[in-house]
Amino acid sequence: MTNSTGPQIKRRGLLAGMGALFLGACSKVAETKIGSGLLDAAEDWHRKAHRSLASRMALAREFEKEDISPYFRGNGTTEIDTPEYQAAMENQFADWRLEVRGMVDTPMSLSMDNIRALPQRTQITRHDCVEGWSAIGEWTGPQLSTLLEAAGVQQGANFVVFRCADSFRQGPYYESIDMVDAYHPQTIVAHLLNGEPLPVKNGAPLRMRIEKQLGYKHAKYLTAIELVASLEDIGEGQGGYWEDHHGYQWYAGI
Ligand SMILES: Nc1nc2c(c(=O)[nH]1)N[C@H]1C(S)=C(S)[C@@H](COP(=O)(O)O)O[C@H]1N2
Ligand SMILES: [Mo]
Repeated sequence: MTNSTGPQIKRRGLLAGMGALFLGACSKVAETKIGSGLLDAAEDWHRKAHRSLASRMALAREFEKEDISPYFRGNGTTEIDTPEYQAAMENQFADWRLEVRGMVDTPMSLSMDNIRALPQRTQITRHDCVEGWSAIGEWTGPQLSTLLEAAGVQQGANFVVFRCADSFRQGPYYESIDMVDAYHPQTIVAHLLNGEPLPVKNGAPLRMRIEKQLGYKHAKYLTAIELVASLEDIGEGQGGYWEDHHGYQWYAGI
């Protein structure tokens, strides 16, 4: 193998086996003129696909302690007046459960202790709300990928849906993301803000941090994580509260 072909093969290999498939199918065609044109087009497609996947996998900027906003405002639901939530609050959320369900091999119901016992990630990031404000906070919790690996995501699961304890104006709050964001290292189930248990206004006792997405994706008051093949049967079918009721984009990547 020459030096010039080595890196190319390596690059193709990065997209989960697709590179190998492509090389296998096209190595004969590539000997003809038309074939090499096709090969160039495929190479180009592959490079673009890889670049956008790479940018989705890249980390969001992280900040220093001194950058933390003195006050992290609450937005949308900031308190829940159901008897269930009020009772949970009085009990310091000791009996809160987070379900992992849907297309998983092992559905789980996790306690707060279970969640605190998992490997933790702490990140200082900037939250951007479409309403035009931002705040920097330090969030701590297990990576969503850790929960997904423990539950065993089944073949064909394409989305993660987040269920919440609150209803906002038009009804129950829910949101969803795809598997690229689900396995992103900065996608965590946060239980601490700036080293303290989450304030109620910021989603106590558990909320999503999905740092490559806008604020409305970061579901607060988290009760369940649901693996699904399609968003068709979730709410009105657009993938979330804001998408279903207000026409927001489902993909809110930043
Ligand atoms: N359950 C739930 N999650 C939610 C919301 C909500 O109303 N309910 N609002 C969203 C919006 S629009 C934003 S900007 C952030 C606000 O998070 P904060 O209250 O910690 O500032 O939460 C998001 N997650
Ligand atoms: Mo928001």
